[in-house]
Amino acid sequence: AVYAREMELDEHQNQLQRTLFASAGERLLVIDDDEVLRSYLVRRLKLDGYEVDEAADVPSAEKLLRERTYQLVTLDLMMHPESGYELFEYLKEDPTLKWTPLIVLSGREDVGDKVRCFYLGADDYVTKPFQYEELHARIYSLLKRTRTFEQLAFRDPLTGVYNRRFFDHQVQVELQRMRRFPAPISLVFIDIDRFKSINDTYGHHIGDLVLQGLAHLLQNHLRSTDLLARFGGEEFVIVLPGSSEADAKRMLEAILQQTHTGPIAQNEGQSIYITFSAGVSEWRPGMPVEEWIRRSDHAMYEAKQTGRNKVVL
Ligand code: GH3
Ligand code: MG
Ligand code: MG
Ligand code: MG
Repeated sequence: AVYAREMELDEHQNQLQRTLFASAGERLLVIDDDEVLRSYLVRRLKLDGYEVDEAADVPSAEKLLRERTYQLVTLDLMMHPESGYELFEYLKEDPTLKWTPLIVLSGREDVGDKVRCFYLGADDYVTKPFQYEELHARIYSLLKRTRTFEQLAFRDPLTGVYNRRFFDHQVQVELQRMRRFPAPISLVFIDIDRFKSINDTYGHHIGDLVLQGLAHLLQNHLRSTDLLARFGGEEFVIVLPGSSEADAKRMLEAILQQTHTGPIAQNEGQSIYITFSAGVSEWRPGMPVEEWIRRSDHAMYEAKQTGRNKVVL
């Protein structure tokens, strides 16, 4: 996206961010019962590079919102038989949807509607007829602000991957999705081996480079639907939707193999190698998130106790 280019980050961060943003995509949902306007808007937005889905009524919009994540929604207020207000309330009641940027498109100039929409949580209100260029500029601006917000709230500044706060939120979203579309889903807990000695030998700055290097290595091996987060100091977690625990173990072993063949960072021309220990567990229906994390953490602990540098189920 255009605004991703505007982000000023140092080269390494930049590289990490590009990987992350490339997988983020930008999917918008246009909800409007006016077929002509909807098709026009969808076509223009697609020409501007967005992925766009459309819905003509409230029930089909709700279905789409349950199935995938949207970076922004435009909502027509005047629809039949259910008005846009009903979807509005649905959006705002769902903790996983309520932060989705929302632009109301309305044929009504009425100040009462405008005020009500903003108090209900709309981010913008555009009256019909509108100029596409203006709507696009508003979408651009709102997405940019959302990205900045997400960057500050949900990313780890050192490595660029998601932070614990985002992980805690998103893991619930992933499980909700799994309940609707049953498929295996696995969680991996990773802890760098003898990391303290890296800091003690080379200093904290090199320790930081190692953390960035590992985040980069992990991210490069993941699919766009996988979720990587820095859980704590030198601990990372990965949620792998669609992967059984055997799949996840195989994949982590392949990554671990890479730490044996290539350095994770450089210190004055000297190559620095690390290994890690990882624990994997697959979610079972009915299992609380806390237990799922605990199982992976225990498996990781077992890897530590039985020699490190391995992946344990
Ligand atoms: P083990 O194989 O048992 O995991 O040993 P370890 O040395 O990796 O484990 P320990 O938990 O004792 O040490 C973790 C170290 O990670 C301690 C802490 O100073 C360091 N650390 C945590 N966060 C950061 C960070 O952001 N940057 C750097 N450079 N070091 C960090
Ligand atoms: Mg309408
Ligand atoms: Mg640790
Ligand atoms: Mg450690």
